[in-house]
Amino acid sequence: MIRPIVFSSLLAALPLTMLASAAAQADAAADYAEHCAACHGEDRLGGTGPALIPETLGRVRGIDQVIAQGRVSTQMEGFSDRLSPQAIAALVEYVTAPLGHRPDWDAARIADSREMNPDYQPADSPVFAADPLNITLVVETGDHHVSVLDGDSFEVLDRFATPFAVHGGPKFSPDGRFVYIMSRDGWVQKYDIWSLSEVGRIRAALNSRNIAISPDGQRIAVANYLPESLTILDADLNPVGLIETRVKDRPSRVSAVYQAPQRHSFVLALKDAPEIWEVGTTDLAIRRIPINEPLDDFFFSPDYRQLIGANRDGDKGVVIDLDDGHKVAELPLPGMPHLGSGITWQRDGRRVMATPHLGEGVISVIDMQDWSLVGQIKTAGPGFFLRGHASSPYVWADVFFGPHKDQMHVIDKETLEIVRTLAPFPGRTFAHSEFTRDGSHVLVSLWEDEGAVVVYDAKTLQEVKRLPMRKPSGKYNVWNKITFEDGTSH
Ligand code: DHE
Repeated sequence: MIRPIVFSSLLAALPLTMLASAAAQADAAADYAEHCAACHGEDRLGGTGPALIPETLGRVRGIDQVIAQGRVSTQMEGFSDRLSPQAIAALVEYVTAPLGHRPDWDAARIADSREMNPDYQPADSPVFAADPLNITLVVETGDHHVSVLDGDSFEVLDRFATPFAVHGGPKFSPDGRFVYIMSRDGWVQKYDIWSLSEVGRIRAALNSRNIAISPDGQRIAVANYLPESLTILDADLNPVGLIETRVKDRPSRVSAVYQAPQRHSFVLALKDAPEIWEVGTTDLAIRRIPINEPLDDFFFSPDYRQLIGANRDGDKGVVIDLDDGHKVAELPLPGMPHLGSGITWQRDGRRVMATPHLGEGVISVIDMQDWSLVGQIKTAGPGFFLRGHASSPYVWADVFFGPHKDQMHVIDKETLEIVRTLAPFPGRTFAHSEFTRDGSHVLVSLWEDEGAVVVYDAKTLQEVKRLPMRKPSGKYNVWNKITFEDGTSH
């Protein structure tokens, strides 16, 4: 049974000065009701279209253009023939203003949102000849689709629509057959790789961060900003728990949830409270670990006993022992380390981890035995994602931000030196890499609307194939994910 969320009070309404004028507000509200509500919901919380609230729209550029021209390959039509530029500007203000109250998304509404695909027929075995454990999924954020790639031939086996704005890594069932995909709008979609078919979807919250899966594949945890909570689903997308994340009577957003398989728990990073929460995957019992300041963006030792998190100022990493809850070490890591993108490997017989920094062109390499800083690799600019593979001597590191966003560094794991910089598309974002199951090839995204996935030979570093894709972002190989390969995100 789900325990319903109890909201103690509604937030005070925001002042009207948020809008250009009272008149413009009235017009925008009327325009919204006439043109937008049918798809995006009278309450702006979404319907067939995404939610139009700042939590979701904060990351969307050119909202006025979208209202005027529509979005290609979606049901969003353009309104420039019906709305003046001033009316569109007022509408942009209207949909990006905070709601003024905390919207309700309780257990009953979660359960009601569950939609199972009536055409889904589970196959007895994969409906394709390719190795099902060497499938790689490509998230295409340009038109909200996922492509299913054969990891040997790089043929696209299927391409299916996802909910709006998928974020974070999809999570695979332990046998690699099913995958769960989450959107920032709070939808969790289940897809059967063997059958190449969507199984169903459910809206776990109104604004979510990421998901984690239990080691037996029976529980999926969804980290939420709105409402501040953790939703627990079973493998058939039935809601089985809803945990309010409140500390001292104040709600805290959940920045992220991580699966800790050996501990049979989910570990939660709380955005607004100095605590780490650990939730049992079976009994959903909550253990609260007090810390000195809120920590975000966790990376774990391979046995999941220790976690390293970044503080809010983005200038240090703090290591916490999850068994006794004590601080083990503190590392000076200025420039916003992005620990969630960390990877590990063995170097001179010692396990090291590497993390890019979002604020400066540096990758820090840390010894995971004594948590000392082994070195810092200077890059052409701040990067977002790293990838490696046990069979490869290299780490692939993008330069996501700044003038050199078109570069991908290939770094030697032993010398920590950049051995090659690939930049096949000058001036365009070239980011996020993923190895195939055996580590023989690396896939990189040309992260643009008319983009591509470029396949490289992992040894020669030569391009072997280019697949056109719509703004491909993350790529996820089934085998690397279900075996918790050191060189990939978990
Ligand atoms: Fe992400 C993963 C947080 C912005 C694309 N991102 C993650 C994860 C977290 C996170 C906690 C790990 C979740 C998981 O895989 O289970 N991301 C954040 C932020 O806090 C941040 C900086 C701001 C925000 O508002 O969320 C942020 N992320 C972005 C983007 O702007 C990116 C580039 C584009 C987008 O789609 O929003 C982006 N994040 C990604 C991707 C992953 C990801 C592709 C999965 C990486 C992987 O290889 O596993």
